[in-house]
Amino acid sequence: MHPMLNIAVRAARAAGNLIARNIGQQGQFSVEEKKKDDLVTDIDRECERTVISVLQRSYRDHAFLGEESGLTGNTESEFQWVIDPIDGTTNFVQGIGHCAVSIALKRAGKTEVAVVFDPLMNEMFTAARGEGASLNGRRIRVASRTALDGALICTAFPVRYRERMGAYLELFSNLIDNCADIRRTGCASLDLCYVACGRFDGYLEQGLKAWDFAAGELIVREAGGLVTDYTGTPGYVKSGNILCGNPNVVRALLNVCNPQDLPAILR
Ligand code: 2AM
Ligand code: CA
Repeated sequence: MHPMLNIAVRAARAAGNLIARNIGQQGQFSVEEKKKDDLVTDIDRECERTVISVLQRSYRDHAFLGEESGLTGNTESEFQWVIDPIDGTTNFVQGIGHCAVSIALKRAGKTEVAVVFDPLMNEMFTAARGEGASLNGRRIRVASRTALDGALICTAFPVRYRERMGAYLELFSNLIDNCADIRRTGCASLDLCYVACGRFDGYLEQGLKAWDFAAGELIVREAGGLVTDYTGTPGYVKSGNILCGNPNVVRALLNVCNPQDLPAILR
């Protein structure tokens, strides 16, 4: 295994143990609202400290971009670790066992290694650029479905961008008319990994932050998937409007994104 991936896996397991020990223990951890409907717990912060301290033991000159602590370490470094200590905090707070630790390493802006760890399923998704993607050490690939007919698609409501809801619901309606069914899980990093291993045929969400998708995006691409924004370009890196699947499914998903509604969704 890529040595940096090895360290990332170790960091993800350490934080994952904290998640597994604390989930379902409501009342034992503090819950705050960072913004309306955007939660953080002291376990998020403890997981982030744990991840950074494991990484820093091996890479003391690197930069760290964590959801909870922002940019720290050597901010001049070309190496930057992008960390979501608990992706799916709302699930975690509610005692719903679907959340993950997400860690990606970028070098000069390019993602080199990625880890998404689901501690409750004990599933470790990994990828290294040019070396493929794995689940618990076994190679994974995106599903081979060639159209939306029969497809299971994952998406999420734009609850943080309520002004987009009308346009999104139009899209949702087109989507449900054309695929087998839809899931909404509350954990973007695992949504991407589930596309990577073929559990979902496709996935689309809006307004994600870098730490939500940095790792999952490489895992999808290394599993043979395509990741774009709602117009078929790599604009998601900035906008966080992400759409993915195998190339055929991506083409089909882009077709249900009505260009008339796009301005409202992409605002
Ligand atoms: P989180 O649990 O780390 O906050 C659910 O659709 C996804 O949206 C989760 O991955 C969740 O990550 C993410 N999310 C929650 N609040 C967000 C925000 N303010 N901006 C972008 N993504 C967010
Ligand atoms: Ca988080």
